[in-house]
Amino acid sequence: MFILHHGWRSSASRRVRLCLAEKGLKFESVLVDLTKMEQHSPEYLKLNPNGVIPLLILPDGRSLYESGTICEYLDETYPEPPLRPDDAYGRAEMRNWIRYADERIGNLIIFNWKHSIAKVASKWTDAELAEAMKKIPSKERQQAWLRAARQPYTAEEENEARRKLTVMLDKMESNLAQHAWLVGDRYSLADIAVVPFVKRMDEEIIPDEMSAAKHPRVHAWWQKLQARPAFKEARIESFTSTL
Ligand SMILES: N[C@@H](CCC(=O)N[C@@H](CS)C(=O)NCC(=O)O)C(=O)O
Repeated sequence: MFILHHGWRSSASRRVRLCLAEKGLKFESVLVDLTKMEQHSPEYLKLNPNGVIPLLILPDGRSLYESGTICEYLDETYPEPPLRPDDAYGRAEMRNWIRYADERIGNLIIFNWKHSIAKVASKWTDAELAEAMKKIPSKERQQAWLRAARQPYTAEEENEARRKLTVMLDKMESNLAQHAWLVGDRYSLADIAVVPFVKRMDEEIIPDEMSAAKHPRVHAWWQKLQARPAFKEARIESFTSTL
């Protein structure tokens, strides 16, 4: 049995749950409460030194972190149904989408922090904040927590993020003009990589841009994607619901 350390609302965790659901793989759920900084506990850091979720413990006891890597591992190990193109070029394109989502899109989802983490972190005293900072393993994550605690994102930063996220939708729209899915005619890990971000764009960040009038092919892709049984199984639900 797989053991997944995750969060219901975490984008990276959502990717892994989607992949597991597509493969029909069950898992034992271990919820990690980010607001209590459980991801920075010494026990957790031993398994994932990056101090983030998700973390997947394999049936043989070995563990894996990084959602894109976990999904590729699952797809190689449990090849049915395949979630990658048959040809090497297609797989290279798929990896570029995953990389684009990881490096250029994930950090634009600054809208998530205010719903939970900022509510907790903004109440910390300076001493508590300093203590928390010591436990966070990377400079980039320390900066994100510092922003959540003391410097909420400005309207200008939010608008700039919206602009860049719209560029991603434009990029998707042009791919979908040629193929049924982001890479070729098979649903793949490229689609899965962007699902959690598209979900947030649709429900809160740029819902207008998700309309059939603005991005018709993305709109149709999103309808088709949400109708997949795995989408429901993976519980990609409203961010502000009480999960
Ligand atoms: N590149 C990582 C990103 C993981 C990540 O950023 N996880 C977030 C939740 S989506 C997290 O654990 N944040 C907690 C923190 O920064 O302390 C992956 O894809 O697994």
